[in-house]
Amino acid sequence: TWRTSELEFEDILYHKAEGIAKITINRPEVHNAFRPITVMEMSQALNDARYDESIGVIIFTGAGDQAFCSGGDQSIRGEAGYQGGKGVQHLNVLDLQRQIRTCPKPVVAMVAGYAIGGGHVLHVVCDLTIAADNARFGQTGPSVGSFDGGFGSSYLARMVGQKKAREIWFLCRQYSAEEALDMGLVNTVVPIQQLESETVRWCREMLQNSPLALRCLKAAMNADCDGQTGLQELAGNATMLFYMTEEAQEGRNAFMEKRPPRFSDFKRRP
Ligand code: 2NE
Repeated sequence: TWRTSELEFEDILYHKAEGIAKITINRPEVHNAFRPITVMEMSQALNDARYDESIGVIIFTGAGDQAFCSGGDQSIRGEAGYQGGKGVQHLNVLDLQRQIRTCPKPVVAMVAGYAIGGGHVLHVVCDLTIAADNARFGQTGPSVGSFDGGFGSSYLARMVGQKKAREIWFLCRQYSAEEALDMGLVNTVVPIQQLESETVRWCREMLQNSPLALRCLKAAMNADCDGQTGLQELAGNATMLFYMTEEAQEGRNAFMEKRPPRFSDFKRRP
């Protein structure tokens, strides 16, 4: 049974239960297109889930069964981005994409209906995608005067291969859930009635496993694609683990006690 978070939001729903946080874009009247405030709220909820020690896995989804997300809200698109409060124009979903990738907990896209445009990229950057049998995937950028040349292109190409990624972007076709499964774009396809229960089953399986192992694996797989940012993330985990050792703590203790450190007490391993 999902508990509604005490945080208040306009464009999203935020729930938690049994180690799982669920962030739902709640704009079904526009197929869950996002505007700047939607993205800001998703970012705030994701941050809350990251820092909540009771949470081990995060689900991203869209309200209703017609759409996961249809990308940026075209009705508020200005000449340099999507119009937020005070007339500021944003492409802040790109920040959210990086936040999903660097979140040390697995993020699962639960997709019913359309995952299109910037909404498609959102599922691409999630660690896993569970698709309902009515899911439809695709990019629209070149047909609506947009493109995502970041994760939306290069990471997509790592996922489905260069030829298929170019097809997806150059032709702007839509693909069924089965086609998405065949090209390695999603992890599984389930009847829509079972979408949430199956997603929760996958989350529970991950919750059985070592959080630190999952965290380091995510960082390691990111490092393969993300250059120095990926290495920083992976190395940050090494630093965290090093801080947990007596050897590293000896350095801190010696500094605080104003004495030379006794690192010779520690083994030099082969
Ligand atoms: C998703 C799709 C293919 C669904 O088609 P259909 O025919 O089933 O539904 P319909 O009638 O198009 O949509 C239902 C309502 O939702 C609105 C529509 O305007 C319509 O509203 P009403 O006519 O009922 O009032 N709606 C749907 N998507 C919307 C959107 N993105 N913004 C505002 N309103 C939207 C079809 O709806 C579709 O193709 N949608 C547009 C997909 C799209 O091009 N998204 C933007 C891509 S660019 C992007 O996201 C981006 C980026 O490339 C880089 C950085 C940041 C963002």
